[in-house]
Amino acid sequence: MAKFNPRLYFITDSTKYEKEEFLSRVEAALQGGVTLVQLREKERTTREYLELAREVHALTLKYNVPLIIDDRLDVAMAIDAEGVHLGQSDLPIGIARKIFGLDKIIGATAKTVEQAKEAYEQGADYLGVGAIYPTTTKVKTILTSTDMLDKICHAVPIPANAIGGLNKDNIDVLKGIPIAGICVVSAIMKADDPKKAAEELSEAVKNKLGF
Ligand code: TZP
Ligand code: MG
Repeated sequence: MAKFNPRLYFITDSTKYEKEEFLSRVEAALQGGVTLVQLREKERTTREYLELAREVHALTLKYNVPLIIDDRLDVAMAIDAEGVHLGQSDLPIGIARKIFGLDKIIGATAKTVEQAKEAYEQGADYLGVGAIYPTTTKVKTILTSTDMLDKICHAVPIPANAIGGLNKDNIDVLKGIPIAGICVVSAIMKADDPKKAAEELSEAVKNKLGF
């Protein structure tokens, strides 16, 4: 498996931005210290997804941060991304692992202990668990309690990240839960200053969660 650090996992949303603005926000997030980046595109054609992925990958490579492609193993493979993230309606983890190989990062979404165990057994490297808080990002999801997050963290040996509505001022609820990191979209993507937002989130993770 490729090495990765899920501590401050930035997931993109390009929907409101021109390409140059989007790419400069992604680069600012990298400068601010995000440790993992996921390109998440729901509306683009395959060709558009591929082209944007190539450009984002050029940036993440510059900062030595792994790039995870959401939903699409074909796009991930085409640009030689470091990883792919798969939800419960995407390609099953076991199949993706066979196709993508052992060296790549495969992430899974899990909202129950059963889903977490299944993803782990099929070869997932990390889990995204949430939504912890209601989110303004376009996503089909339901809220996941911090109690469930805690149960999932204890049920599997792979890192689990909290996701959903998280920001520097509300992550205290995660204290004491053995998560490996937080995933954020809006808190960085929509910030006036994405670099500063990433820096402040990183500080908040250290001060409030202790890692
Ligand atoms: N999965 C669960 S919540 C979510 C995803 C992709 C969106 C999180 O976005 P935000 O803006 O950090 O709430
Ligand atoms: Mg998906």
